[in-house]
Amino acid sequence: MTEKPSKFTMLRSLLTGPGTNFIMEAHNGLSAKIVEEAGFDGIWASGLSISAALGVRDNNELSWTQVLDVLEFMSDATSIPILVDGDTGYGNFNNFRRLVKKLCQRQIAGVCIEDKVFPKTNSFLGDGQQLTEIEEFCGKIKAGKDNQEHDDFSIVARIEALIAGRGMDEALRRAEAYADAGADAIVIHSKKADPDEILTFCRLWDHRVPVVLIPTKYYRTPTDTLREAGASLIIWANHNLRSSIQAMRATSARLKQHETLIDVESEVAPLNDVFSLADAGELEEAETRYLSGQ
Ligand code: SPV
Ligand code: MG
Repeated sequence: MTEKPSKFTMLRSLLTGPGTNFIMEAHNGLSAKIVEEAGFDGIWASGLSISAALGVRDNNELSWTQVLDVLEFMSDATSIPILVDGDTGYGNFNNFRRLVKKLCQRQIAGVCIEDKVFPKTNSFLGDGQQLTEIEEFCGKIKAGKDNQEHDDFSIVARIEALIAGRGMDEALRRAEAYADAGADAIVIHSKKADPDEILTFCRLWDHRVPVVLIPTKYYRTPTDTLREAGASLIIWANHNLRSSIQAMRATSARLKQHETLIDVESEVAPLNDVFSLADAGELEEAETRYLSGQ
């Protein structure tokens, strides 16, 4: 019997495998299950979404161990790999290498870190994004790689030079340096609706390590264009959170207004869906095995 590859190896294959792969945002155990149920091969544990789902801002208001606790629920609930948004690594190289060890111990397949300073601000907010020095960030990547407890754990280095308005040369310089430092892939991020700067980067970069794209703002760009540009992995970064906000608002508003469930019942997931997502059947079956002596 061939053994199932580890979650680490599964994520590495998504990054390095042929063609373009896709991972989908989740922010808790339930949304992670829904991503797997939809057929995705991997999960993006979005910092923005995990923060928002807990009612806080995407400014490192959650501690890294609180994020780890959420990740544990997500990982336990699913069999596909998780790439976690590790923000800036929650400090310097020392904080990051400890994070990497803990992620490996909890079977989280990879982490993406961005070259900004702690505490970070979401890339789509404000104009004053401050980048960390290249050398400092390279040290962080090296420290992470030196401390990973599984060979196929992935560190994805996210370049914020275009977000910070520092230009294409700076973005390319950083991509080279991060690949040299041992990053397994890079993210080139953009907040523009027009994909030009992303496509230019993809043309100029030698793709020595895989490129990951997050087309949240340039969502009108056909996926085939990103494929042809050489994207190895595309992240749908926050769309489960955003769809849940819309659905919850609609249901709450309807109930507040009409004070009856009559119109709502057919608009929400059946209760049985909730039980089956939580695998209630497994417990019933276990009870016949383990409580039968009672
Ligand atoms: C996230 O999902 O938290 C991200 C992606 O970092 S973005 O919001 O596009 O910066
Ligand atoms: Mg984030």
